[in-house]
Amino acid sequence: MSYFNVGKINYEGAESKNPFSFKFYNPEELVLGKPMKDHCRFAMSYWHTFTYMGNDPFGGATMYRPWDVTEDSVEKAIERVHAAFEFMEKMQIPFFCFHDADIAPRGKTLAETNEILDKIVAVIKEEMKRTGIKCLWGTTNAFGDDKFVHGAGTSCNATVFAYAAAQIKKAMEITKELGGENYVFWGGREGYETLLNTDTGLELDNLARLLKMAVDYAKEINFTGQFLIEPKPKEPTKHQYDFDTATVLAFLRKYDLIDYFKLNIEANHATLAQHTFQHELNQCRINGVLGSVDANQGDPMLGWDTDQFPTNLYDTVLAMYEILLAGGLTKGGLNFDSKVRRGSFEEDDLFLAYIAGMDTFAHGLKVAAALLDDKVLEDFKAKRYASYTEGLGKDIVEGKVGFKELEAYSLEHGVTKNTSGRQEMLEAILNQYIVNVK
Ligand code: XUL
Ligand code: CO
Repeated sequence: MSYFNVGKINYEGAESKNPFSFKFYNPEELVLGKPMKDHCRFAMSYWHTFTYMGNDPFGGATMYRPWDVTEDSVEKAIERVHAAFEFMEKMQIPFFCFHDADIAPRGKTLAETNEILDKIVAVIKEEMKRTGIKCLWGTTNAFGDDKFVHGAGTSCNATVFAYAAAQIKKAMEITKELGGENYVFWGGREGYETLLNTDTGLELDNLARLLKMAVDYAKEINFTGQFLIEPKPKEPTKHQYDFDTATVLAFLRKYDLIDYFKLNIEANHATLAQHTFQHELNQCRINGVLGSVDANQGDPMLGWDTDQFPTNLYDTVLAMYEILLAGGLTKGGLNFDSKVRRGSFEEDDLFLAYIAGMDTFAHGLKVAAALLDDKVLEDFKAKRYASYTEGLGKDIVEGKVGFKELEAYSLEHGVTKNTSGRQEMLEAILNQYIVNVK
């Protein structure tokens, strides 16, 4: 049984007019000596691709999928698995990411839910074996159900904390079973609406306790996947605890969790925090915690998490530039945490959207590699900071001087002339590379 009328998507080059082809993503092509597919490690998000039906706050479904014809049931979930693997195979997507709630319907009890999960996981495993497609990461949906109204690990209700822990335990076991290379903690409803009723100190201590339990349990079951925290400043709560990279780093350091976690950076979450995507990746890179990426983009006119497919080339160039400088994605990947627009409701749109996203990142990779190869920004920066490589600057960097020595130096020499930062010139060079690199 086939769920899609589209065939396999192949690379046809930048001049192709075939919408169902890659213009820039050529999986085996070497960039800086490594195949593009290993640089990009593209992943499909199970939820946005296979369970999102176009609903928004003003209206219901617009997407009536051929694998969604029956009511929520185990049979439907199994159909979805087959459709998902057909899609990934045709798109040449080597990884997928999932929440427990995406892959299987909930049972009436925790025990029943876990049994259903095991059934679906067995089908996913078969499909993984058949296709060679792997699991990039798993996670828990501990935010959708009404029991999580006040949060999960940060709920005021200890029994909810316990239930979240039980759900995470099972999701970790499933992720291990599927060979998942990472496990993600996105805050969900870990945040608050008003300080009039919230004990932020206890809530944050509890969140750390929950994560510590996850670390301990991973050791117990020998789960070797990388734990990732995904920062987001708002939505669903007014103030999410994992606001941005800097906030998450401070939390991990305070609670001695820094050795066990890296970050999963989502482009639209960065912009909601009034940062650029590149800024968040850069902060991860310089702190050695770049784990993985949720590839999408927001809309500059809208202040919410629109989760659009990434088509802004400037953003992908600068993101891939940071990723290359960080030494690549290693265990991470580029997971399209992106959904087609409500009006793009045909199955073909799923292919066209993923092609757009994959091509934009592939093109971004090529431009970033060329910039690095030519040392365009590196040479400029080296000159800009040259004063720290000798004399006074070197003494500062090496910790050889203090206030007294620096005062003596300043009294005697004053300051040298500053030079231009040349921002406009660098922006024009960036444009030149974007236009010229094919
Ligand atoms: C929510 C979000 C999630 C996480 C996984 O904004 O990005 O889909 O990526 O829970
Ligand atoms: Co995400």
